[in-house]
Amino acid sequence: LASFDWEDPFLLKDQLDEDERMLSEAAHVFAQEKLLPRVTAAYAEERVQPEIFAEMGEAGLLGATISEDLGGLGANYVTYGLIAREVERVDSGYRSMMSVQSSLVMYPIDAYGSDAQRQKYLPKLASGEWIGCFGLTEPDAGSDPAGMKTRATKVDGGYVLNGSKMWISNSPIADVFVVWAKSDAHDGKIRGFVLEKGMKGLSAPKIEGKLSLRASVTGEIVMEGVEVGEDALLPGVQGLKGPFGCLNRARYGIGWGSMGAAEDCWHRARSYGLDRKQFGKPLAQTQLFQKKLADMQTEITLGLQAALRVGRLMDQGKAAPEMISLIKRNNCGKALDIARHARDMHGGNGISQEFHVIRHAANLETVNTYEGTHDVHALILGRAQTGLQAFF
Ligand code: TGC
Ligand code: FAD
Repeated sequence: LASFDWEDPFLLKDQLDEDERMLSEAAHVFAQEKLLPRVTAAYAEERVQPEIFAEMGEAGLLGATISEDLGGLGANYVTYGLIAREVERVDSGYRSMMSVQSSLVMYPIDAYGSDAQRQKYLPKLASGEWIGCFGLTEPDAGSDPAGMKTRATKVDGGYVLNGSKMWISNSPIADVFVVWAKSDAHDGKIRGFVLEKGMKGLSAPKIEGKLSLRASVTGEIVMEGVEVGEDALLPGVQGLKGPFGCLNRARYGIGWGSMGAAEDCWHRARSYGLDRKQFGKPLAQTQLFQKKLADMQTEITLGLQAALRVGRLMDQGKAAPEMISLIKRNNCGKALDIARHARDMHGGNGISQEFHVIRHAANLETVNTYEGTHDVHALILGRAQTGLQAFF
């Protein structure tokens, strides 16, 4: 009879090759040794630790899919997903820091940038010496980024940017800003620009008072007549498919990452239920507790298997954006549900930072919203199967 591994029911590990297993294990050790010991205080104090970027860079976790000559690992997308899972097992905010840098800043520079832009930015972003952010969302354009107001106006030798971006991960500590704007020189089409800290008219105030994702800093990007040269324009793309090409990668990573957070909640709930006795027996010996554990195990196993499938298709160049919507939406929704149950299964202790589950639950509220809300991904999937768009 084949044996059953309760932690890895479908033997996911056996479906990985040697490099993938090794890099996943290295990310696990890094996250558990370097990130876990600091997360409780960082979260409580809402304190971002920019030095984490350099540590992640040294561990090879930034821009893993970028080629080695530009500072990456030349790894595949399955590996990128495994890294996201291990980092988010500790905290969604740390995964956010990693995935914005990798998928939303390094990817567009690599895919749409000039050689000079690649050489200038990618090695320093890969090492974590420079921190990047990605500005798409605006105060009046969230789910509907086509409604953005930020404008790039053509002037001699370059452009002037005006507008503001809202809810931007990493922006208050960023050195490099990938910003999307409608450009009058390109028929009002959306173009990408790479801005740098210190440019006149550019500021990035922190958004205060977040009760979710507190270990990752979020801010605005304010552009008041920011003058840039021609060399700031990303030459290789125009239209919404520019930012969406980046989002495909980040959303895919969230499909894995959210499962990492869910696994942490599941394992913690199981351990707690084995230790904690009520009515003369461990909580884990009650039917309701076991049903919840079985539901968690089932959803996580299916979610990870789906993420792996989409990762393999990405690596073969066969992943449609709708596949990514499916795993981003389902895995985030399931992870949030699992975190809420794990919180409940810890009783009163579940609200204490010491037990970690309420932090995951609060974080996953953000993860369920950013990179396209749960409902927006439903509309993407609904459109794909009916041919009818229901956004407006
Ligand atoms: P629609 O008409 O559907 O498409 C416009 C153009 O874009 C192309 N496109 C895509 N290309 C590549 N990949 C995708 N996934 C694409 N989706 C669309 C499309 O082919 C078309 O191209 P073209 O050449 O024909 O012009 O656009 P729409 O305006 O109707 O869009 C609707 C909708 C809802 C699908 C879309 O706007 C959407 O996904 N909204 C959600 C917004 C969002 O995800 N924002 C994320 C901001 S970044 C973020 O949250 C980072 S948090 C990261 C962290 O901290 O970890
Ligand atoms: P809205 O679009 O106003 O949506 C509000 C509600 O209405 C949601 O429930 C939504 O599902 C629903 N809704 C919207 N349209 C429809 C419709 N047509 N039909 C039915 N329901 C609809 N953005 C960046 O560009 N870069 C970043 O780095 C970044 N980091 C973030 C970090 C954090 C902590 C957070 C919270 C957000 C971040 N975002 C970032 C922004 C994020 O992508 C947006 O918050 C998200 O896309 C939703 O936009 P919104 O907040 O404007 O909500």
